[in-house]
Amino acid sequence: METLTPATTAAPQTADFLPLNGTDYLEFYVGNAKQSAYYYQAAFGFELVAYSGPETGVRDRASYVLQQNKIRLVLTTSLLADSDITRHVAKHGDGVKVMALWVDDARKSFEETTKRGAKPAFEPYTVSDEHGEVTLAGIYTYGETIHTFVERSKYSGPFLPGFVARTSNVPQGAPVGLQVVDHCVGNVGWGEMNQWVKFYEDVMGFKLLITFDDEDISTEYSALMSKVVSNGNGYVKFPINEPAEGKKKSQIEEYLDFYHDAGVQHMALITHDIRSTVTELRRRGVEFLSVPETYYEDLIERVGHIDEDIESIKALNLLVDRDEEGYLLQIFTKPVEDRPTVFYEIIQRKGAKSFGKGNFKALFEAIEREQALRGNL
Ligand code: TYF
Ligand code: FE
Repeated sequence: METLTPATTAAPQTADFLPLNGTDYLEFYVGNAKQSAYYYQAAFGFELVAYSGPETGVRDRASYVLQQNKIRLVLTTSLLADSDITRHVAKHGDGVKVMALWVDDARKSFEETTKRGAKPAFEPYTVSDEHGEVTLAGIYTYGETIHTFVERSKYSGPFLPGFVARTSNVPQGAPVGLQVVDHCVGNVGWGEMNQWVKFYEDVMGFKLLITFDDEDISTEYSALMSKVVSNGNGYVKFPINEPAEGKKKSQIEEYLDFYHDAGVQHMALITHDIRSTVTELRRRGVEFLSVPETYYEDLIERVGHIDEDIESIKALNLLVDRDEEGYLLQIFTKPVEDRPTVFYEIIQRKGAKSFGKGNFKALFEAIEREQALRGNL
């Protein structure tokens, strides 16, 4: 059963020891950053804003910084035969290495979390250039993934010291209306969900928001359990999934088999107009999961009145769900690489703060159809 954790009204609010302003950037380690950067520009409408590599004096890697409104992606590749980046890519395929969090005080963020048990990824350090200074510090989360704390209040450059401004070289890749990161989902190993929820609670001061058990989300075949944690202001939300026993292989198990570790499964990106965003993404060749026609037969019965006409929702194969506070529209891409690992969710919230539980069955069946095509069900 879905359990919503009641807001605590009686207990006095204790000061947030890890105030977060939001997601600063998501960094991928990839096999070929130049080509990935082209894909995210041409297909997803990101703009190239900064670069670091041999031309800027960096000898071991190249990084492209892409931005669309408040979403920043960094694509990094290694120039060496063997490095942490090449090993990450060899093991996981292209994947998310860093979920960077924007903070006012990176040293304090590092101290508060490491004293509560976070495993350090790198000690705080300050870097500067003609645009000012930035302080960075890093801690590990699940798998090889890290959270980097980014303190940039004294910085006005295009990204970080060491990066130079670069503009887009893909004229056909205009923005598609993606605005901000809504949530980033982690897949963790069998039985490991609760320990990661506890990590976000104890080490990062997050609160448990929602629990989905296997009855909410088991289809005929696969199964999973999920808990959503949120920071104090709700700007940063991390659902954590673990596989559950089902008739056949769980979609989470398929991810773990190909990522060979816990890691980021999907990133949900907010749009204020999902119909125009998805129309444009489809036109550019982004592939989405699809639900059968029957999904739309009882849609209005299930969600009540929505502002959009059902025909346009159906034509784009969008999913709709309602909670106590409003409704949401969402759709999921197929994996964006050959391994069935990382994908995106495009989401428009019209009041709803939930995650689309009413769509889980249709969505997970759509995922399982793809799993079967890959021979992994
Ligand atoms: O983030 C969520 O909770 C929703 C639903 O493997 C979801 O987007 C949950 C698990 C999953 C795919 C989507
Ligand atoms: Fe999601």
